[in-house]
Amino acid sequence: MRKTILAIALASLSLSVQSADSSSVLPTITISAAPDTSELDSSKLTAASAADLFSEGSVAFSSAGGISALPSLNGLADDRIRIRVDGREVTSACGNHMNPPLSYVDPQQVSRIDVIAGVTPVNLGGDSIAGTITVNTTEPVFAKASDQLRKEGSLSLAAHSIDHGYSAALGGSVASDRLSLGYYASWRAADSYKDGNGDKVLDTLYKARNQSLTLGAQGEGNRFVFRVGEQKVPYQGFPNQFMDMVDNHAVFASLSYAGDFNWGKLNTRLYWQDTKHEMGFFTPEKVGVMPMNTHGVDLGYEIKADIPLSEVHLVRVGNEYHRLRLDDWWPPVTGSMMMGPNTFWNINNGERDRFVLYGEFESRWDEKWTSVLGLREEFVRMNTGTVQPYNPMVSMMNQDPTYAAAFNATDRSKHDNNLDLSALARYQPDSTAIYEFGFARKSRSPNLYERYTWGRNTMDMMMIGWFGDANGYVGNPDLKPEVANTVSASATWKAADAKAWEFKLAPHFSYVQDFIDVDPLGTYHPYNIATVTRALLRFANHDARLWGIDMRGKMTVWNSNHYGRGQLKGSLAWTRGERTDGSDLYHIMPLNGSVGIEQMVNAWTNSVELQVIDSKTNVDLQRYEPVTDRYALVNLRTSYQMNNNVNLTFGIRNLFDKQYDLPLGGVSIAALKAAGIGPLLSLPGPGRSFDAGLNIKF
Ligand SMILES: [Cu+2]
Repeated sequence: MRKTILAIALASLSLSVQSADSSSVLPTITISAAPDTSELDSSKLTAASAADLFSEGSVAFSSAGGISALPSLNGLADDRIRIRVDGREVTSACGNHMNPPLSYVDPQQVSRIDVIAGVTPVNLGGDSIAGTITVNTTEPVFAKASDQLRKEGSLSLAAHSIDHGYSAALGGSVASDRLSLGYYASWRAADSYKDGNGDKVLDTLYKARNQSLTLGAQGEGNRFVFRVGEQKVPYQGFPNQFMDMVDNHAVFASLSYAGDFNWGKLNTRLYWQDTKHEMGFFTPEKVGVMPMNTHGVDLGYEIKADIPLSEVHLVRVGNEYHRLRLDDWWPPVTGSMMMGPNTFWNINNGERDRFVLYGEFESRWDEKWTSVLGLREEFVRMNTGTVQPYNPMVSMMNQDPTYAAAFNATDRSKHDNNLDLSALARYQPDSTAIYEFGFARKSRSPNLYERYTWGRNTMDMMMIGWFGDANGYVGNPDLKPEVANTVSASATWKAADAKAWEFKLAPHFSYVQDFIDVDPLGTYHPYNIATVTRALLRFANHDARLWGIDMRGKMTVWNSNHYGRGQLKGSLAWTRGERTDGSDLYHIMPLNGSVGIEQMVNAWTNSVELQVIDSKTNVDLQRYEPVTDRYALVNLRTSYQMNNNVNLTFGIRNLFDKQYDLPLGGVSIAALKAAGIGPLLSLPGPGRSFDAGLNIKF
């Protein structure tokens, strides 16, 4: 939701959006609402983080740090979504999920986003129940002929008034027709933003740097892409967490190969990421002392073969492996009885391995009918070593002596066999209508934090949770995988001239067995403020159901020489979720919609957009989820494109400087700490921001 930094799109604007991943040849069945290329190009111009690239309403985001918002698809968030960035699967290496997969993507480098909600073909699914988001960054480009050298570069600069945010990005590539080398770097930083009342929203500042090198090679029917990169986040405030990020350093590498053979297509990939994450305090806007460290290593591979059997049928088989190793430890604080003298071991050598096999049968029966049937088996193996509290004596005073010992005495090795299946059909009677429908059973095993965090002291529990809600959480080794049974459909109608109008409608329903929710253990008062009460909770399985509908459309409303082309766009998303034993599910985005008009005339693109978000009244009382009020925002944007090389953009977000609370923003812990008295309020969204950006290609 938060759009903090205006940035100008980089080199990828000029590149063809071609994916090395075979998703482009996969079934065209996509019960989804991914931004199309033109939407992506225009939203990149105002994006602070990858979160800002998703089309209105298709994916909601829970607030976290400025570049670390957590996505939510049809009411299911974060780890419930399978997220792949250039094919890499990265796990949040933090008890607050401060470094989720999308936080590693610089928005300006994104060339393509695909969102598949609910019913996912099994080759794109796995270890998720909500759906799949795939993000591809800039692909290698090659010269057209062997005697050519293709060189291109770009520079972009952007600034925002609301948080004094800026971003700068530099990219360049050199390529022959066989080899391509590209480099990309970006910097961005912002102060804490102001809300509509002009008050600073404490602890929303951040700074980040990304760089990557891409080497591509191609020959007859073969293509290799090697990527290496790093991200450094020197600081990132988390207004709705007790802790802040004081350092995050990740390095990654991946090698992918795509080949055409006489028997079919082969896609393989090997990837690795090493993440070192430190939490603590860095700003007077939220002070404290408590070092916490995390080290996560993701390693995986993917092998996928598409084998056509006939004109009609195609078999797809795949094998994947994903391995996570995670340490999470809290060094002692000198002189502190509570936080010493030992290191607190939250997760010691956590292991989570997934071994995957799948098969898919795709049939293009005729011009009108396509179907995909798939079966996917994941064997998940998890384990962790023994743990240790800060101080056994203090633990004893807090009736905690047994927790570490009891945890260490149990058999912590867990195995899950997760069987997924999906069946999808697509019917396209003619060029003006597409109907898709499907059923899927999808599973997700608990993450390491859900299964293995063990500390039951209030402070231990306050440190765990990615919900931005000030509640405390503890893991549960007995958790079962959650299994969603989803039916979903979509209907798309469009004019014979597709530019004239298009309308899409997509309802969905899921019944989730053993949904990973919480059971109450007790309550506490954050910072010992007696007027503020929050829950202490343990992860637990409860059945749940979710349902909703997503609608979007666009139509050309005028087309003239004088006024250019005018397009009306709209979207509406509504989701409900409840536990079968009664309560409303947590963090469900209320009814929301948008209406906008975009005018393209000569070199100008002008737009005005109205976003309306209904009040959130269906809340999880067990977690003290706040209700939020209805609000509407108006955004303006104009951009001027000079002969394909220079783009200038100017925008105003939240034109009327409206004060509002973010429905998925959680609570302002930083503000509570600064005030020292209650109440604990919802996190406000940003006020009016004047944004400007410049992109130069050379
Ligand atoms: Cu963290």
